[in-house]
Amino acid sequence: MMNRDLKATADLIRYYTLKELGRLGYGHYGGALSIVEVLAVLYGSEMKFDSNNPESEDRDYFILSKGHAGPAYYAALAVSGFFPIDNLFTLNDNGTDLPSHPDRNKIKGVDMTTGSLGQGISVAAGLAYYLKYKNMTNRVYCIVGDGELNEGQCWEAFMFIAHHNLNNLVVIIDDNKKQLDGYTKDICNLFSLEDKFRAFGFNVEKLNGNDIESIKSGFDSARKIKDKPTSIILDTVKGAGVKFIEDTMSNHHMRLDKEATGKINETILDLEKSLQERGLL
Ligand SMILES: Cc1ncc(C[n+]2csc(CCOP(=O)(O)OP(=O)(O)O)c2C)c(N)n1
Ligand SMILES: [Mg+2]
Repeated sequence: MMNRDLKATADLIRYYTLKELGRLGYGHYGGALSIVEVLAVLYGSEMKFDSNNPESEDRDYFILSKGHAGPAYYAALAVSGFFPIDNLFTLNDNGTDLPSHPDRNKIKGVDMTTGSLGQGISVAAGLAYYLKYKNMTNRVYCIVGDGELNEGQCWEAFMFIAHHNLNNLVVIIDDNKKQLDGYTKDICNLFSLEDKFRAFGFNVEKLNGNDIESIKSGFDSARKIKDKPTSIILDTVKGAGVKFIEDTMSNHHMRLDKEATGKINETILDLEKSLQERGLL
């Protein structure tokens, strides 16, 4: 397990996510930015991994079930040393190892190819079941979107996870309240996620999902509770950390015009300056 400066890690992940997408001028900004802090905690302190040996037997596993947030995941992997930072600037190019959605056959460090919503959590459940069955101590972490929860497949996976007490798996919900084309409550209301997960047999931690200390406390609790699996519900902001994107209603997939490019570049420059001042760039 690493113990990096988590605020610095989050700033670097946000910075490179914006740079990657900025080069293209389009992409899934909102859902990539909302998971920056949880990625920083996962890769900066929570998960066991060796970026020089990504397939090491004792590593923890990570599955980004909401695969469209790939660019933030790639930034977290690059910042953690899985591949050179420069590779980030091949995102979506022909022949790249970094397609918009992560592909396990292309990058070491990606444990599951995702993008078709609902599937990642099912694989995470199967993986955790296997590890438990084999008495292995590796842990599994899976990020699921709130809109993704409209897929019935997720709930089948949650029943399975609770039934088998897969306490080696942490289900992380990125509850940014929005999906592709509107608010989740208006499209297919989830009502109380806390109540639902409790009823399914989970320990539930509802946290400020863009706050590093809160996220850490959720993972600490998940490690301590043995008689149930844990679901961490992250109360996040879609587009977190870039005011212009937070304030844009339709921020799921953005194609930047001149104004948007200018506004986002302001955040990039602010981050760049602050990272340089700390000697991190
Ligand atoms: C099975 C499936 N149906 C539809 C899509 C298209 N799609 C991509 S992202 C998305 C919305 C997901 O919302 P949410 O999980 O809340 O993501 P976030 O807000 O984190 O971006 C949809 C419908 C898909 N990728 N997979
Ligand atoms: Mg969402």
